[in-house]
Amino acid sequence: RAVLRTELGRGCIWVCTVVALGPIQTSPLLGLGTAAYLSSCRIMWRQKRVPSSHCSVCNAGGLRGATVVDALDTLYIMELEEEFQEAKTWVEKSFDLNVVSQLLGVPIRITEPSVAALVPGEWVFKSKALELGEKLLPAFNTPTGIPRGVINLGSGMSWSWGWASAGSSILAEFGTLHLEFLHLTELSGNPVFAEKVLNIRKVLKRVEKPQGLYPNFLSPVTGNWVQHHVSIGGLGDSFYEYLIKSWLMSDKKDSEAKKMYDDALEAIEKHLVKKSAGGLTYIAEWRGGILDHKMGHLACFSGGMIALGAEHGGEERKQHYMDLAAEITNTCHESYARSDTKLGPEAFRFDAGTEAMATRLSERYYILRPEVVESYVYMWRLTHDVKYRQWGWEVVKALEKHCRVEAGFSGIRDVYTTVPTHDNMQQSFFLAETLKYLYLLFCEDDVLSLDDWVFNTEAHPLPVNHSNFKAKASVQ
Ligand code: DMJ
Repeated sequence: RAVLRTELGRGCIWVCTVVALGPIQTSPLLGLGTAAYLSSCRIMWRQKRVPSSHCSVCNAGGLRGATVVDALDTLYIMELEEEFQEAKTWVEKSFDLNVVSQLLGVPIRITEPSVAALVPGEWVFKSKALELGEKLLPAFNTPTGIPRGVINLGSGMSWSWGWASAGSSILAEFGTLHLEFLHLTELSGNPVFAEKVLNIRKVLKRVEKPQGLYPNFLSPVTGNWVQHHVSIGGLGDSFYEYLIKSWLMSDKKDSEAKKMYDDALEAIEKHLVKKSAGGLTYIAEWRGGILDHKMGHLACFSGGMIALGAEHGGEERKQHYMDLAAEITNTCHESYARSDTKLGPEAFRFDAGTEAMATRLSERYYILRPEVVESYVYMWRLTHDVKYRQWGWEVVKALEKHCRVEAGFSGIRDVYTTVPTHDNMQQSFFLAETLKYLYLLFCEDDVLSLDDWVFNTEAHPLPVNHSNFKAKASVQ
C-alpha cells in the first residue's frame, strides 16, 4: 500500500495490478482516486485552466470546486495526505458559498461534516458546514416548510425548478436532507436543522399516498402531490435510501423512519417489482398506474439499500429481502455485462424482447455513475460472495479501458461500442462515490464499518449517532 501511495504521489496514473479477488483479506485495491484528482483538480487550481479536450467538471450543484469538496473524504480514506492537505487549504481559503445552488446538490456533496467526523481536529470543516447549513435555511420558508429546489445562497432567495410541474418540489431533493441536517444539529447543538427535516417527514406522513407509493412531485404550497410519477430511480431514489439510513444513523432509535421505509418498500415490491421473461428482476417506474418497464442506472443503488434494510428484519423477512437485493444487483450487473464496454447505460428496458439493455439512443451513455458498484459494496459486505468483487474488478478494467483520458476520467456517449466517444466530463461523484466504493469493495470490512458509519447519498460517511436526536428537536 505504501508503494502504491508513493507511486500515486508521483502522479502515476492508474495502477493496474493483479488483485487476488477471493479472500476477504485482499489488500486494499489502490488509490484510484489520485488519477482523477491529480490530473483534474491540480490542473484546475495550479494552472488556472481546464483543458477543453478533457475537461473535468469541477462544478456541481452550482458550486465552483465541487470536485475538490466532493473528493475530500475519499482522499482522506485513501490516506493521500498530501492531496488531502492541499484540498483542505483550498476549502479554507477559496471555497465560495455565495452562489446560486441546487438544494440537493449542495448538502449531499459537502464533505465537511464527514471529514469533521473522520478527523475530529479539523474544525475548518465544521465551520464551513455550519455556514452552509445556515445559508440553506431560507429555502424552507414556504407555507408547508417543504423547501424549494433552487436557492441563491448569497441572497437567500429560493425558487422551484422551471421544469418541475406547477412549481413543485422534488421528492429526491427535499427527501434527501435528513442525514445531513440531523448531523448539523449534532455538530452545532442548534435544533433548527433537525426541526426542518422532521417537519418534511411530518408533511410526507400526512399526505395520502396512492397505493402506498410516494410520487416524485409535491407542492411546497399545498403539501399535495402535483403528479403521479413514481420512481425508485431519478427524482425519487435517495428519499427511500434516507428513510432506512435515518434509522441506522439514529442507532436504530428512529422507528418512524424504519416504518416509513418498510411500508414504502412493501408498496414498491407489490406494484413496481417485476420479473422479465428471461428471469431478471427489475423495478419499473409508475405513471398514474401505468408501468414503464424501464430501470435507470440511478435505480441500481436499490440492491444495496434493500440488502442494508434486510439485515435488520426478522429471519424470514431478511432472507426474502436479501434475495430481492441480490436479484436486483444481478440485473444491474447484467446491464453492464450485456454492453460492449462492460459499462452500463443510463437506462435499460424490459420490453419488446429487450432485457436489461438500452433501446433508445439517448439512454446509451455512461457518466461514471456509482450506483452499481455501490450495490456491489453492500452485497459484498453483507454476504462475502466473491462474485461482487469480481464484478467490481470488471468495472475497474472497463473504466481504465474506456474512460481514462489525459486529464482524468471521462463519461462515454455509448456503452455499446468499443470505440466510445468521450463526453469530456468528469462528474464530481466519480471521486466521491464511484472510486470510493470501488476502493471499499477491496478493503477489509472494518474500514468504515457499516456498524459505525452511514454513507450519505454521495457516499460521504456520517457517524452512527448514539444520542437521542429527537429530544433536540421541538417538532410535535
Ligand atoms: C449522486 O450525485 C448521488 O448519488 C445522488 O443521490 C444521485 N446520483 C448521483 C450519481 O449518480
